[in-house]
Order: sequence, then C-alpha cells, then structure tokens
Amino acid sequence: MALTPSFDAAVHASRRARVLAALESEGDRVVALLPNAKVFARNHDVEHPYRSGSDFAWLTGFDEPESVAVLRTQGGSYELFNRPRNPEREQWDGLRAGLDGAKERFGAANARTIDSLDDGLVELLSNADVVAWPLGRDNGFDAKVLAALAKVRLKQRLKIDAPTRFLDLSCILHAMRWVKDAHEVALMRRAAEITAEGHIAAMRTAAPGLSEFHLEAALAHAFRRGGSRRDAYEPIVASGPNATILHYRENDRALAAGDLVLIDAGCELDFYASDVTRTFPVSATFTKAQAAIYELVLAAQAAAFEMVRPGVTLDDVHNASLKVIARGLLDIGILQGTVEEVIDKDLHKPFTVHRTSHWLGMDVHDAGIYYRRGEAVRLEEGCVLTVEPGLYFRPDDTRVDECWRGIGVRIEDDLRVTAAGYENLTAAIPKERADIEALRSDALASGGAAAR
Ligand SMILES: [Mn+2]
Repeated sequence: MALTPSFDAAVHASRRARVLAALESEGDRVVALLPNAKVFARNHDVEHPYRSGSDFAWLTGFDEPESVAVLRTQGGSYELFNRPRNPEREQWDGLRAGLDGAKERFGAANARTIDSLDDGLVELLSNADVVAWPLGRDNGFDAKVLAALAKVRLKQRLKIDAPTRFLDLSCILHAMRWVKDAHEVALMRRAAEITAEGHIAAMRTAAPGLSEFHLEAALAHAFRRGGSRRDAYEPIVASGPNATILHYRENDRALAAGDLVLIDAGCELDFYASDVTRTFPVSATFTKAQAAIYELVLAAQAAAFEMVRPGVTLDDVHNASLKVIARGLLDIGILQGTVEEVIDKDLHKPFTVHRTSHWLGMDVHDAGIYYRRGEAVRLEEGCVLTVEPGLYFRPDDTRVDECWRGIGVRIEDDLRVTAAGYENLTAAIPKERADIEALRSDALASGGAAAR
C-alpha cells in the first residue's frame, strides 16, 4: 500500500541528508518543497494506475497521491503533508498511512493533513530566505507557492521576512539521481534479470499466425511472475515492416514466416526501469539480407560498448557506433562515398534516425543532463546508460534496393559505468545470431510449447 516494496528507511534518510547538505550551501533558512505526482483521469471515473513521481519516490519512499515533502535546513527537518486516515474512504480506495504512519514508518518528524497545505505553505515561507521546489513542473503547485509568497510579503510589517531567492529543486535531485547508489544498483540488476526472462519467453513464443500482442502477453506474464508490478514503458512488439516505426504501439499484426520481430520492452521494479531491445526472426533463421543488417547493428553496438568508461561522453559512444554503421552501409552498397562523408553529411540519418544512448534509472529516459555550456557530460562511475544502435529501412523507401525494404533492427542493452569500464546488466538475453537462431529453431520444433 503506502510504501514502495523495497522501502528502506535508512536509504531514504541518507538521501534526504545529502539533499539537506546541498541546500545548506544556499543559506541557513532554506525550505524545500516537493509535491508528489498527480492522479490522472483515464475516462469518466476511472483513473490511470497511480505512480508516485520519481523524485518523490527517490527522496521519501512514500507512495501515496496528494502528498508534499518538506525539508528545512533550520533543524534539518523532514515533514510530510499527506492524507489523513479515513475509514470510509479507505474501505473504497485502500489503506492510507495517515499522519501517524508518515511519522512512524516513513521517518517524518512531523505530518500534517494535505488539506492544510495552503496555510502550511504560508507558515513555511515565513522567515525563510530561500525556497526550493521543482519550478515550472506542476502549474497548480507553482501557483500555491506563489500565492503563499504573496501572503507572507503582506506580513513583513509584522517583523516577518519573506523569501527573496528561489531555487529549482529538480536540478539538485536530478544530479543526485543520475549516479546510482548500492540500493538502486541492486534493484536495477534485478529489473534486468526479470526483463531478460520476459524477452526470452517472448522469443520462444513467436510463431507464424500469432499476433504481436501474444508476445506482449508473454512479456507481461514473465514480468509479473518475476515480481515487477508494471512496465517501465509501453512495450513495442513490432513485426515485419512495423519494426521500422521507432515507437510502434499497436502490437496487433499477425506474425508471418520470414518476418523479423523487434521487441523493445522493459519491466519496472520498485520504481526502477530496464530498457531492452532484441530483434529476431519468426522463422528459425534470418534471411541473408536480415542477417547482413543484424550483424552490422550488432557490430556497431560492440564498438559502442568498447568506448564506455568514466570520462568519455555519450557523443563518443554514439560516434563509435556510427563509424561501424557508416563502414557497413558502404560495404553492403546502400551508401556510396567514404566513412567521413557518410558521417559529416549525415548520409546515414535516414536509416539510423535516432541517437545511440540515454540515461536509465527511475525514469526510462532518466534524470541527468546531457550537455552543459555546450559540452557533453562525461560518464561517471555509477551512472547507467542504454546503448541501442538501430537501422531502419521503410517499406516504401526507394532509395535502397528492394531487398532491404521493410527491415528494422535495433539491439539495446543497459550498461552501468564502473571504475574500469562497464557492467552490462542485460547481457543474459541472447543476442548473437547463432544463439537466437538456435533458440528459435528449438522453439519452433517444440511448437511454441514455452508459451503454454
Ligand atoms: Mn532505450
């Protein structure tokens, strides 16, 4: 109910201590306010499944809507505004931690009912010098803070100081979330293991005549069975020409012999995402053209992996992958010229479309900046990135020979940067062409038995 499954009070307390230390460098009367994510209506009176905001979950581990966390440098205190106990509402909607629970189980020094937030903000801003909150991310909350500020300013004749400096709390939290602590690494490793089970199950399930969504079901079954309560993002199960659509979501085409299937899916475990793509044939083997593209993407990924270590940038990782892609597109005759021309003139772009990496963590495209003052951020030990080169030839793309049209291949793994290089969290999912073909022919021979 109210707590994240892997909740560890000491972990969250130490994160709050780090945030408080950062706030203390801004002044001795700093108040930080963090509202949780809102509830979103799906249709009529049905809501989307609730998920706490990633910043909020990271800081508090408290998993209820209508809550606001407060940190104050004076006294180093942590408080919560949250929903009070209410037996009638709880019988309809589920149990609440209540104000006592917020203090006893979640370590809040004080808890107040969320209905008192407006008055509470006026009190919190009174005699504060600096107010930090995630500016510009929740218009309703921005308005509440500014309304409280206006009220505090009216009290200045009563010897009350009004805040004069405003900080974006998101910047502080996101810089910390970018580097994963031991608690987070353990969760991400486990999320990756569960995701591996899902991909292998889906790979074994494929057979001509099944729908893409039957593979989606195999993923979901393995994810839930492994302990993941939700996906990190909507799974992409794209067969045949659908694999050339980057964020294909329909997942309702019938698989046919000779198709490739591109699956981009990852489970979320206790707020931590995994993000993996594999591409495999519905038949037992890749066709010659599919194999040529597949081997090229795989080689590009291997070259990108080689780059990953502290001190390099995502641009370095991307460029290593791109060089292999450019060489390969020239070798198989899809492009003409030199590797330099292909890269400098972006001749590969119609077929590569996207870049190679993004940060991964609580959000599938995780917190963390990519550039600062025009300079690419350098990898540090403990940050997690994806490496996911791809090649996509639209079915109607007359710039390439007919044999390539309709082929889409992406291969994606999740890498944690270590002192010496990287740890591939998702290495257990078959990726070598021989391993995939062995798995596929075994699955077809056993009549998709793994699905039942
Ligand atoms: Mn990705």
